[in-house]
Amino acid sequence: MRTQVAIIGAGPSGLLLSQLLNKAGITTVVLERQSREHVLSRIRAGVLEEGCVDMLRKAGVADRMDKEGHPHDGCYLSTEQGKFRVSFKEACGKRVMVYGQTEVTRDLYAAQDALGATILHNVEDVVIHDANSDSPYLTFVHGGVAQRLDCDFVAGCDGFHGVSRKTIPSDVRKEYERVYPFGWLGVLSRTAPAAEELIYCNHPRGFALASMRNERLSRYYIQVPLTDKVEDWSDDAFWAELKRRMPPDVAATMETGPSIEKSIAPLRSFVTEPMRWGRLFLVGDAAHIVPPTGAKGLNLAASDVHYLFEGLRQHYHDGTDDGIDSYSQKALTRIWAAMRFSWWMTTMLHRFPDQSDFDQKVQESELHQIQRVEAARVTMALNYVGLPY
Ligand code: FAS
Ligand code: PHB
Repeated sequence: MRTQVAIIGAGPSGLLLSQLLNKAGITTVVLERQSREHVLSRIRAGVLEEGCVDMLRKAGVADRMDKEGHPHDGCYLSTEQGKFRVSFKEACGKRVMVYGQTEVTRDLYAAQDALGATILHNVEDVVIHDANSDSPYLTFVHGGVAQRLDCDFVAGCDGFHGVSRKTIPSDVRKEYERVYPFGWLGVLSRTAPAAEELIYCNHPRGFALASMRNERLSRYYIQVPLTDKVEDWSDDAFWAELKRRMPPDVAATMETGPSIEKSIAPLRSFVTEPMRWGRLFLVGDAAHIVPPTGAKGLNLAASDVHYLFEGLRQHYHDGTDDGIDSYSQKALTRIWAAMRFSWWMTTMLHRFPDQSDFDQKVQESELHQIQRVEAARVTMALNYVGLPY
């Protein structure tokens, strides 16, 4: 088997890159470890930056998002002293789109099917060979049969636990990491959202977030210790704790109901450099992880895809390699800006185990500065809606 760009992973990174390349007449084969049903069962991100929305429109997969998505012009920040709104529109004239990653993935699959794209599921034992040469290839097992895929380039879109990052020799890679001493317990429920926009809560008991997917589907998170297990949290216990951390007026009117999904995700900041080794390029979570506090994970995957797609398009259409040669540096510049913002939002909004009352007061003061100082509010808004590509 041969293709121009071999893509490992059928998450948002892999499917979006494949869609853009196929629309530009560049052939791909996508190798995915899980089944399509498993990929589509994941509940992940919910907020899309304008840059990500533009990418989806360029890829021709935005019709349902434009119909069913919810543009948001702002969000709320809350402390025990009350909540206040940050207007992205007033601060920087931009907005975000609230539309679940699961739906983005569903739309990408439908578009790839329409193009007749080659996506192999339930693939095992993917190995990348000769990445640092002009003729890389992959071996893998599919349907119990050992196979080989020759290609010009390999896009490692296989997430944090994939094979791509580890293919880059450890003496070539430099990794940066911060692991946070808490996780997020997330709940999805068929209930009306607690408010018309997202509410990020700093509370002495811990962080909480009220988000949504549509008028009858709400997404909530509370900070929990790393030692907690999902089975430790009944629905009643979750709703009671969420209400303790939400603004009282919101808690008083919040609709509760059975959880249709409940999971705990650990929080970490992680970057690997460089994002290229020979003809292997790392994309999305394969190269970086952010704590979801800044809603950047999926959005960084989209900007990585933008830089890599432009580079590959130039290689095949214009015969120049400036784009692929500058991919890692361009992507990392934007990644580190989002890494900092996600770290800042996480540090400002969460209760750390060793935190003192003084630390809590400093956090509250930082939040109130966003409320009172326009420059602080503009900086927060510019980062939240997404810095330019
Ligand atoms: P993904 O991890 O989505 O996709 C990688 C794909 O590669 C997977 O389908 C996997 O099965 C496949 N794969 C892995 N190894 C393979 C192998 N060896 N061979 C073949 N295929 C292989 N981001 C936000 O912005 N907001 C959030 O609230 C948020 N919540 C999250 C909650 C959880 C539990 C997790 C894990 C992530 C969350 N994220 C969130 C981040 C998430 O949305 C990612 O940024 C996004 O999925 C990145 O997309 P990909 O880079 O495509 O990686
Ligand atoms: C979500 O809706 O899942 C969501 C929204 C904003 C975040 C994190 C998660 O910062």
